Amino acid sequence: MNAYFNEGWLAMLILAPLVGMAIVANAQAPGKPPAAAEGAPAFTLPALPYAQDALEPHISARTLSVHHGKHHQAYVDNLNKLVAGTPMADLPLEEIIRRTAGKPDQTGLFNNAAQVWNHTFFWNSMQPNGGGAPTGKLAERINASFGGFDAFKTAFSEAAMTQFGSGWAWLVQEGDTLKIVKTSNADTPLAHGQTALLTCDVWEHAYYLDYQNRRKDFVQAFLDHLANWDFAASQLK
Ligand code: MN3
Repeated sequence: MNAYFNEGWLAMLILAPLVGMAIVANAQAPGKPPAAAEGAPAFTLPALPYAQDALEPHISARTLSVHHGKHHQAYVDNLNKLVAGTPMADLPLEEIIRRTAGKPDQTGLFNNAAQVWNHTFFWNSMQPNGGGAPTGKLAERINASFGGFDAFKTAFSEAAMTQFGSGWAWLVQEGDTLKIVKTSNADTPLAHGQTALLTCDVWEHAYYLDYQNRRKDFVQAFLDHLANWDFAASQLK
């Protein structure tokens, strides 16, 4: 064996696997997605914007584990089952909500899509060491719409307390004014042409492990220690 022959063999040994890989990659290429992408769900559970224990002691890691990991995940899973193989699978979540709102034959789809959206919005409506008061343009709008931040807090708490059964309390923008609204079950401001700014989930699963029947204490903790006013301000139009 001369030196050239040896080098040639060496080159083939190195190149052969690379050539093989290129052939495999090419076989999948034109217009045919890998099998994993074909069966991929249309929607995935967004990660929490903070650690699971970051809102303690106001909301426990145990509550967030169940609320985000089980309830929110279940809405995502149900939504994926309902849109699988339909044109809805290619639509943005907001569009599915708008198209199915108020349609009696689409209730299941609306409920799960809206609950996926509402929960993601709720996680963003909170932050560790939140609460306090908004500033800037949002503070001005709140003062103009409610006569001051304390009046806003009283009205928001009242809405959250008087939402009978499961639902949500919201600060929304409608045109130039801000309003407090409460929605039942999965209903959402998106379905009513309003821009959501901040929300508090008042389904019992949101607070029962930590507060049992004391919804008022949960809402108070939300306003005093968790509300993310920077996020709310970022949603203003
Ligand atoms: Mn919930």
